[in-house]
Amino acid sequence: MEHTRDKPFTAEIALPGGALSAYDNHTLRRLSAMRGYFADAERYEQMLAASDIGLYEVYELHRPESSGELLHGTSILHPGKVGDEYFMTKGHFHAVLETAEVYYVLQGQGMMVMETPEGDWAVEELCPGRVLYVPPGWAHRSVNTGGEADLITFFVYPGHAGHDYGSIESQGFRKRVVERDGKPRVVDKARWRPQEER
Ligand code: S6P
Ligand code: ZN
Repeated sequence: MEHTRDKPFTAEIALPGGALSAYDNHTLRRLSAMRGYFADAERYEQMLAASDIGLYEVYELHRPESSGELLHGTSILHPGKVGDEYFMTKGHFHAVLETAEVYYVLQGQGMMVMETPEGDWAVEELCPGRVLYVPPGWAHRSVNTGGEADLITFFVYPGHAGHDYGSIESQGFRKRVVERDGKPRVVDKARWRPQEER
């Protein structure tokens, strides 16, 4: 039987916005979807009561979720903080743990917080032009430390990877990125305290 192949295709990434010229899914993650993620729960509730702002957006092209495919798109993380903790993505392991991901930074400043189920952790700075390789087995979360600009990244990962949000949602990452004296600082999750208590 004759095999029907998809045709090659292209897309453009609009900057500074980060939208793909052609996409199938646009996800907007709002503050209300992030309850329990930020350390300062009180400040989180205050902000949410004032407005359910959008924290980040993802534009994706639909591809079959099979291992030969590469899922790709753009992630746009807006600037801001909940208390002293910078806006960030939820973060996840891939459901098929042993699958990697590549991020290319198009705009903005940030950090990628990563960790493994075995207890290793890593934080890499994200700046325009930088390529970050997230090896198989590492949970990953992007953080916008830029202050005013969106953090825009282009990502590519295997079609069969899937997402596992559960363990990060319940336990968080070992490290958080907070503002101290106007600068980003990586702190232990356990050591975090609201400003007033320090
Ligand atoms: C998917 C890839 C990104 C994130 C996006 C939002 O594997 O890592 O597209 O989905 O940055 O983050 P999250 O953690 O809410 O999916
Ligand atoms: Zn991922």
